Amino acid sequence: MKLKVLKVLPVLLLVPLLTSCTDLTLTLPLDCSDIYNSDTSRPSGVYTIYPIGATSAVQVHCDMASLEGRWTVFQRRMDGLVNFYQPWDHYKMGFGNAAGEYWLGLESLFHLTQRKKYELLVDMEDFEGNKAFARYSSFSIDSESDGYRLQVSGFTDGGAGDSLLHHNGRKFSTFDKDQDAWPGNCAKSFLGAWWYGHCLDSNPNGVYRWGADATIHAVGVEWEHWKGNDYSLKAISMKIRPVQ
Ligand SMILES: [Ca+2]
Repeated sequence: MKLKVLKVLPVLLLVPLLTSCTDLTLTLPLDCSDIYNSDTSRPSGVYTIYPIGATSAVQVHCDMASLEGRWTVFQRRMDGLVNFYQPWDHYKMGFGNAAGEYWLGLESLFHLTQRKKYELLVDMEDFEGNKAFARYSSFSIDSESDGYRLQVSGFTDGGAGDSLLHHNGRKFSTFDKDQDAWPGNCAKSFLGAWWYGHCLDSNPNGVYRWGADATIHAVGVEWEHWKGNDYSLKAISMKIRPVQ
């Protein structure tokens, strides 16, 4: 009688254990689209995602409203409370606060865009209450060994114009890592961090300076084809979602 129980028991115990482990790995959300798909009533807000696997938990703002939602926000400016003039390591690993201004991190972004095919939405707002967006049907970045090079295409105009395709194929640069195509240092000259060429059509990680200001040329949070080089936006956010 005792022997029979011992033979059956390990199997009964193991089966649910193995199933739940597998389920756990499969259900860890990679991005905000996974979070939405697990419960379509979830509102916009801060959620935890796992871009590089089970030990890579990171907080992120999910936009569940714009253009049918499911967007994972990887860059957000809204009030000037976070300093975006940060060195390479910070842009690699991320900084700021998911409930406010932040940069998700190039390493997370690289892993996300390796796992799925993504589109990109850039939402922006000026200090007069006007809103516009630029949308790109394909977005990914290469690995750190290739400078987190930008791969973007398929522009659709939401009133903002295109200020990103100019940066396609460029490596990411910070003030302490010049990978731009200019003899000088774009990040130092324009006080940001970006996929600079020589040098920019957009500078979303520039200095937050509350609207029109030409005192120092093109150092603000700018999107040239909407508000020009000397207008620093009130808000801008860059977000990705899987292409269906
Ligand atoms: Ca340079």
